[in-house]
Amino acid sequence: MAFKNLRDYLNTLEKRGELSTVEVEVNPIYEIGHIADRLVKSEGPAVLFKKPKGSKIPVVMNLFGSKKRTALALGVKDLNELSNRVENLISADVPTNLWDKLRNLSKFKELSNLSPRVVSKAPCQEVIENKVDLYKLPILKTWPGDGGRFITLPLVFTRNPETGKQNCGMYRMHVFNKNTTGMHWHIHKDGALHYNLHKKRKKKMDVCVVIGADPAIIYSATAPLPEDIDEMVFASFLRRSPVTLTKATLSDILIPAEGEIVLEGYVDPNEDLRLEGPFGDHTGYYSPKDYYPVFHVKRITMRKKPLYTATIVGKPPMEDCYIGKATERLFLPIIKKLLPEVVDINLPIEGIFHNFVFVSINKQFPGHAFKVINAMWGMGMMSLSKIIVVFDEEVDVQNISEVMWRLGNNIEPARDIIFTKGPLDVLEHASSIPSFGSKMGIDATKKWKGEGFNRSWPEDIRMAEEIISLVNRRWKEYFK
Ligand SMILES: Cc1cc2nc3c(=O)[nH]c(=O)nc-3n(C[C@H](O)[C@H](O)[C@H](O)COP(=O)(O)O)c2cc1C
Ligand SMILES: [Mn+2]
Repeated sequence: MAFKNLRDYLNTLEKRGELSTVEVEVNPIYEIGHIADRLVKSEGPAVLFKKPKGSKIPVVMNLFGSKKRTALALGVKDLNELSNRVENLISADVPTNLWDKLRNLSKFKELSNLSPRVVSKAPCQEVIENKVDLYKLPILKTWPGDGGRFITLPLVFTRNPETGKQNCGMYRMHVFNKNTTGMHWHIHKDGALHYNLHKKRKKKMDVCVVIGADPAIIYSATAPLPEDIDEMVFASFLRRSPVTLTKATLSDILIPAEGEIVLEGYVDPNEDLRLEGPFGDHTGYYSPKDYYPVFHVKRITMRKKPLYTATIVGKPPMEDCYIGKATERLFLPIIKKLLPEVVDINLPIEGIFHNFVFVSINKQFPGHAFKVINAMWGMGMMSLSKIIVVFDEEVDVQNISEVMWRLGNNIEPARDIIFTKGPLDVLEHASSIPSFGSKMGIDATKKWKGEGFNRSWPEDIRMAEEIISLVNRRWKEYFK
């Protein structure tokens, strides 16, 4: 069942005992973020702060703060069901890849009614505020070393001037004053691509930022989709029902009609970049000050009684870790389509998604692990991953204890590790050069003769089946 909007999701959370309400006044400077941090660390509920100090607008946090809640947000019982949904879609009807299907919705029976609908009257435009003052919003400051207050869960809508296609990405925004913010789209992201295309044409760029929407829409802004796949189509697929959009009031950008708050404005590529940050980031470290474009807010539209959504990032586990787990499950079948030998993938949350990738494969030929490692370094955002480790198919890569045990036992470092160079995540801080450096691939599979291994590989220790059944049978007898 799709959630119509954020409120609908909150009602469901409340019914399930997954929403707490804080009635007393709390400060968006540090206090709210720290409460949310404690809640997410204890797999606690989502939380509605009714009285943020200095604003009339309530704050909602921790919407995705556990695997269970993230599954609910995305309309499934368990995150693994997401893999099944994508797999069914890829194999159903005419077998083709997911991207072609989402590009050509109308051609495919199972998707033809998922095109976003455009409506003219929208709740997100009930109130129109021309005197822009961002400080009326309960914008958080989350960590002591932060350079200011940041909008942490924004849905940033832009349009590709060449193709006319829209993009929606989540890029945090540093509030500079009452009507400007930073726009922290990393160089690898679609927002930055649209910026560069506008810069080439010396054109101002319309930007709309939506804060608060149904959870499938919020999630989709974080999904690493190819640039020409519209996040709102993907959200419609997740919701099993089309998203409703409406035209912004100052541009032709289409935004979620059921959104809470909309910042309408522009980014001017002819204008100088401005120092943004520092910001306590999802790596668990502060990302340093850096130069980013400035977003000018010209108008704010909103519901009559809007809600403000936010997140806190920092040392894992945080909410974005569970968002990332949904991505891992959704993208597994897509990776398998290209690399059928892949059995499972784990991007452990401690690796904050770009540091570690653990993959199990059905090994079929010498050097197979390196084939998979090299292929993954060539795939979308996976290309930013720093360390990839490949295991045999029987290894449960979700079990970190097993991963460590196999990894330590199965490698001869000089033989089984390769280094290469490539792009790195902008948040990577150990490389000598920003966003570029070395990567490590480790083959932790059993080594074969064809790989120059002439000793015999030992067997895993396992008890014989008949002894296991015997002991099962007699267990009660032993310990009366
Ligand atoms: C809470 C949260 C904050 C994020 N902040 C940023 C950010 O500031 N800059 C950025 O480039 N990506 C950020 N991301 C990751 C992007 O949202 C993600 O890469 C997404 O795919 C970008 O959309 P795009 O592929 O359309 O560019 C963030 C993700 C989450 C979950
Ligand atoms: Mn995109």
